[in-house]
Amino acid sequence: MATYAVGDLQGCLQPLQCLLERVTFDPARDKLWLVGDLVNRGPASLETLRFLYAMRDSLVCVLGNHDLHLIAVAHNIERLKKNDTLREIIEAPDCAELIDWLRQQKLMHYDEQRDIALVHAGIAPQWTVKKALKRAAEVEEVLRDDARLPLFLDGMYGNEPACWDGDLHGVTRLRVITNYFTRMRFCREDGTLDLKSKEGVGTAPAGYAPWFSWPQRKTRGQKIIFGHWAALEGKCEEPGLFALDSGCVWGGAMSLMNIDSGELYRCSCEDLK
Ligand SMILES: [Mn+2]
Repeated sequence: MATYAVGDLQGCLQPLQCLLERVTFDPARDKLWLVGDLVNRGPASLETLRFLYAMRDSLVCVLGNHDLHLIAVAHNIERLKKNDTLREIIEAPDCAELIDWLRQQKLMHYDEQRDIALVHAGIAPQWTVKKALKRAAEVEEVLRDDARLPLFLDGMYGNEPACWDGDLHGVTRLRVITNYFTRMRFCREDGTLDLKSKEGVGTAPAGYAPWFSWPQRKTRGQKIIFGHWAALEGKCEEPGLFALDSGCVWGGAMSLMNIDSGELYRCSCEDLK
């Protein structure tokens, strides 16, 4: 039995299948961890979602910003944006089944035995693993709750407030938690987010730095697998941190890692032409 983690798929099914073949992945025996952003921008979002759903018992999946956006569109809370490639999912006969499955997924997974966390964007520097799991659970609970879901989906968009505060409540609180787990790249020492910059580590606005680089980060020393930040090109110098988004959908590659051996495999859409 082997356990692998794969970076942002964003509807790129062929590179995923190529990587799974390369490691002779067997859903009956092996596990696949997904960093989220399963869909959107890429060519085959519906097929990708169906492929994953069919092997759901072999997956550990955390949600990304694009997955949450899909849930909001499917629930008629938000409209499709110009660059979204999600319409085929919305119009599919099995849409409800696929969306219900997405709603069961987490914002953070933590493997106690390995002491490894899996998140889409990152973990707020001011949170320990234990705190982060509690915060993630607040959102996960609402995602599964039919009565509370619409209010959350409607209120989750937006960049403010930019910093966590334990006194936040209601949808505002859930929005800030969601922004840390699914959209964070740069933040200030106190955790204040900048959600506009999307380029590489060298492009931080004054006073800001990559979330993982702050010396007092409470998860320092623990292993974290994350995606979301394509401009890192799969590179992160921090010990124990694994940046798996290598920008497949943007002409880069998809990265798959054997979690226990650290072995890394890459495949790009270009390789398959
Ligand atoms: Mn993302």
